[in-house]
Amino acid sequence: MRIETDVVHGGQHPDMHTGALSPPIYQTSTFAFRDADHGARLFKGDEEGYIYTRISNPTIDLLASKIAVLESAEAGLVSASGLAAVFNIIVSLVKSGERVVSDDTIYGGTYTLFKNVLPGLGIEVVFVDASDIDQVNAAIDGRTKLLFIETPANPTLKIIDIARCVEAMRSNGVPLCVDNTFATPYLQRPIEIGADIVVHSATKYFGGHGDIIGGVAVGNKDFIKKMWKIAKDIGASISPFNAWLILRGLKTLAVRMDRHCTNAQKVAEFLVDHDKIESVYYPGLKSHPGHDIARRQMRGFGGMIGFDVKGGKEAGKMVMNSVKLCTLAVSLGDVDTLIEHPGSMTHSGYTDDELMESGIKPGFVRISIGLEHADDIIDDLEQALKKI
Ligand code: LCS
Repeated sequence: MRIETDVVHGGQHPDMHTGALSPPIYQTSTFAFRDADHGARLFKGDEEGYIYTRISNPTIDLLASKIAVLESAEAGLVSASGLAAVFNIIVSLVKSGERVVSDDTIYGGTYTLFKNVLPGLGIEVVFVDASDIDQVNAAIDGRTKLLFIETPANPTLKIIDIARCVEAMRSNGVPLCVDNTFATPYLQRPIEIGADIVVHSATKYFGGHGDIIGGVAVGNKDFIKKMWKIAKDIGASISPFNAWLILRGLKTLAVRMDRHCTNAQKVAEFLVDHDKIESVYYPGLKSHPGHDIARRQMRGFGGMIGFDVKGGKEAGKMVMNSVKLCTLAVSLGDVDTLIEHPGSMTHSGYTDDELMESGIKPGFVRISIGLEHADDIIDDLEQALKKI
């Protein structure tokens, strides 16, 4: 089926027992065993069934299989947050003494996990600019167990050529994990290009309404099983209700993403022409350095935009403090337009030098374009820019 159909029907069917079309929320911690031997068989893995929601739960499993369908993956595992999903992937693949190679432009929370937490576990992380494949190849050594990229990247919208990374990893057998949060499978399906693992913050476009935190990883069955065995002991499981809200959000993913894309394109074109704007970062603009790659590997350019205002940080602050319709808040992928300053907010774990190396200038402002009328978002930005 086409993805517009899969977001509605993929992995789902009316409830076996009642016919309920909307899936039940199995809001339970535990599941009763028929008898002591049944419980023992479930624990031993000799029989399939539910034991305890941290281990597995029907509502959460349904979400995992739905996202696997959308990403053309064999299986999926849902976690309490996007960051928990990233951590679960890392500890499932990489041990003390081994290495992760990561692009240098990634969500700030992932960056501080890599920079501050993983080294304490004996895992070395080498940051490169993965849009330059020579840098990737130079960083991969015999101890490297994962290449991690985001494309489009948070917050600069840098585009990385997934096919080139796949090709480069083919010779050394290092798995490629793509954080597909900004694109969603509606716009980009890295596994179809050859990536091994895809990870998402489901908090964003999957939920779509800014009311939950969740994460998911998808990949082949063996990897997801291996990850599940570790993840259940780490314990960062999502609540069944949050999983259900993501299931509900996914039903409208296709129509929402279409609107996010057309709105963002209009806002980006408005900003590009504005005399108070120095530069605009949106892969849908021909001037974006990753535009041609994005056209090849994406179906649309997404709802995220970055821009530098002439006058740097103070001017950017003035815009953020002056918006009325847009909300000054982190997160993204909501129905509401959200504006923030990565350097002092989402990416404040980067040092000033690291921000510059990743192309995040002091005045860089990020907007997650929502589902309001594009002209109302533009009018709001226009009145805010007039305050400078
Ligand atoms: N990956 C990407 C690309 C993200 O943007 C985020 C969160 C995560 C992973 C982590 O997901 P979480 O644990 O929050 O579900 N990004 C955020 C942002 O840009 N603003 O606030 C959160």
